[in-house]
Amino acid sequence: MSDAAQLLADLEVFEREAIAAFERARTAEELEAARVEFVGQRRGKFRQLEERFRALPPDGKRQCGRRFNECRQRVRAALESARARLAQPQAKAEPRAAAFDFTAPSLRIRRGTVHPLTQTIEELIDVFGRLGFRLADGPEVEDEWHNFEALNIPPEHPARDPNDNFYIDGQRLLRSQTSTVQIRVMEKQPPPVRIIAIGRVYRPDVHDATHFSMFHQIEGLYVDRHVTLAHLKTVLRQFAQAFLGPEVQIRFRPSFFPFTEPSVEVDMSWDVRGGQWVELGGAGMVDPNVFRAVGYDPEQYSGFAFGLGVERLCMRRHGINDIRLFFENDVRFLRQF
Ligand code: FA5
Repeated sequence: MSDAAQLLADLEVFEREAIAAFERARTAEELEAARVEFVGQRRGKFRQLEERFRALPPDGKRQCGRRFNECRQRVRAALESARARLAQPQAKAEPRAAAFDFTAPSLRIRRGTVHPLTQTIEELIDVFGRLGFRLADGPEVEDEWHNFEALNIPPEHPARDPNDNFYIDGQRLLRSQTSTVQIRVMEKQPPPVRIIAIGRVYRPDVHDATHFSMFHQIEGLYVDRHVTLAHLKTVLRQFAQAFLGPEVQIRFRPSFFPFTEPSVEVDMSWDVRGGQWVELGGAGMVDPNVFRAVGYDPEQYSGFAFGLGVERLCMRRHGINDIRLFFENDVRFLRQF
């Protein structure tokens, strides 16, 4: 190999090693040591290469000149960029991972809670499940047949006033009560029936501490031979005591619903001494007209139905005094459950 060819090969190795050494340097001292080793004025490796270049014959110089200068420039540039890197503040020069303290305590992750209404709904399903009631379901957008007609509410009845309902078009509305599910279940199956249905209902009521325009009801329906009002009262008392405590009393007040006869309002009292009664919903014996609408024979079958406000139950259970709290999504309220 000629001297020129050997020099070209050595330049190659020199360039690679010098640049790697500059990039590897983590401190100014390490960089300085590398500088002295590779490009130091007196004993640096480049100095020796320079001397070999000068000693080349003219055509050898021509052969290596360009590569020689290129090598010098590249190595200088690598030295400059290493100097610039080490001149930056420590935090930036250090890799990010080094700034992370693995021994520091972790951030506290706040766990969410199940909404109190959802908790109440799950409890209701559980309590009535133990009393033998199966869960049924129906749509929130209903037709007039299921919301009114089949429930013995004729077209002229004030409950059908468009101002008292959320109509979507001429025929369909957001259901105003879960009694619609009674009809849907009875249309699908013959007696006996023992179901509950829980879900949202909608009424254009003015919002106050006990009223909201969207709320939840739990509907119950029990149809068989020889079902009486005594069965209704027993089931509701058992439910109330399982849900709110053994001291809870219930009472019926005469009332009217087009789809039950007789009809009652259901009140509960959780403090017998204080004698305070709270209305929870309506109930009664299924009206024969309702049985006829779904094709059941009212001579053979009887049944009871009830519809209770879920918010009112939940409020009573937890001592909540304003229904609006359920729907404001204020975590200070929700976190308490
Ligand atoms: C009914 O809706 C009947 N469907 C109940 C029924 C079912 C009777 C089966 C007979 C047989 P009422 O309109 O009273 O009844 O409503 C029942 C309960 O829903 C009320 O007692 C109350 O607890 C609750 N409720 C009514 N309106 C609101 C409202 N705007 N906000 C919150 N809860 C309400």
